[in-house]
Amino acid sequence: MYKLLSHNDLDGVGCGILAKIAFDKNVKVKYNSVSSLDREVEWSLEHDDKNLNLFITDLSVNEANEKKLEAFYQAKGRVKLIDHHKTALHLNNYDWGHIVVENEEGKLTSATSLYYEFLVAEKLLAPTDAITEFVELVRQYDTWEWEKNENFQAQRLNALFYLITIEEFEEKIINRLKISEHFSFDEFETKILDMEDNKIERYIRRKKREIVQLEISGLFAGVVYAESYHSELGNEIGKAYPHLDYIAIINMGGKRLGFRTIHDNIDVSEVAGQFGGGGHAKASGCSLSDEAYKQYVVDSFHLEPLREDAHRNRYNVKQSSFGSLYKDRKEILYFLHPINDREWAIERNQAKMEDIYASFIEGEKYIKRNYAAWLVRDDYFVNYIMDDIKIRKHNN
Ligand SMILES: [Mn+2]
Repeated sequence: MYKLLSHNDLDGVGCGILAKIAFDKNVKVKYNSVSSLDREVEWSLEHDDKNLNLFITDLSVNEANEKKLEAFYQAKGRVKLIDHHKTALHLNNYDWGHIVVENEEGKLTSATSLYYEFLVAEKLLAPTDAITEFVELVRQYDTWEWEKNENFQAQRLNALFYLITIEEFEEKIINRLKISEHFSFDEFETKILDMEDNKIERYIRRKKREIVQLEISGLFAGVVYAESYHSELGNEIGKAYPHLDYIAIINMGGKRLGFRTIHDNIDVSEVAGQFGGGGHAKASGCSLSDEAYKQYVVDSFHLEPLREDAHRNRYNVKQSSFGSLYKDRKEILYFLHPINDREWAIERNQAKMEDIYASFIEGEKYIKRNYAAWLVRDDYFVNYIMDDIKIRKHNN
């Protein structure tokens, strides 16, 4: 008898799907959260039949279970732990540990891709095009490679995973992988995924108008309240407001704080670390402690939301050699323009400001961080230029 203990996300369930195709009725699969795995491993080692063939995927065990698994293995027990997280690399010291973060081609791995390779190498599963395609979608989603590749199939696979129950998802995918030559979504799934895409888009549009900015420990944060779609939100808002170092997403009901950044020079696991949390460089989180509550909720509550840049302009556009015009909530105007082929300067209500910027982006960052100004509409810009000409004529 086989048993698989895996993670309860797409990558973890991908492993469960492969196990069920490989072993059919001879495998028992249990999905766990990060915090419930160790209890489950302990239970299995104490209660399950000693002829058990145990797999653990996409999660790793604590020190106590590490020792118990080694004892189980030394007593001729069969166990394999397959994971792709850096934090589990030390388990490679055991025969039963197989942890690979990046493969020989330099590609990031996922638990599903590693487990697939393992099952195929052990001749426990025959590879097919459909399974290979499915495994690659899971890998691209789990490693976020889909974003760079614009592989929206991978993102949609994950969206589908959260739209239905794990049992329904398993059943659908297993049937498809068994009978189809290639992996694809059916008509009904395509329809609900399209609806879901539209829903997310409307949600993000609304959230973009609620974001406030403030400086916390030397970094500029965009703060927004949201219960769902954190990855999509963090990414879209981050791209809409690139002058912000990161986006902080507050989930009041869950008393959690999520951090996302699109910038390579910012590590949000460090931001979360200041409040006892953790995660990756681009995505992290922590509990809403008293300190985090004060900084992100209390200190930002009185702030007005950021205004979006006008986006249908033909004349007042960014990086223009004629200059770009911004306005803040006090109706003060900022005119950012090149003074030669490498330097940019700002006029604040027609008065020259002292600092010079090495790029348009640097100049805009200054305006947006300090004054929360936005790019104004064309008609406003045209009036400004006309007034400017009149003033200059008058002065001559
Ligand atoms: Mn994973």
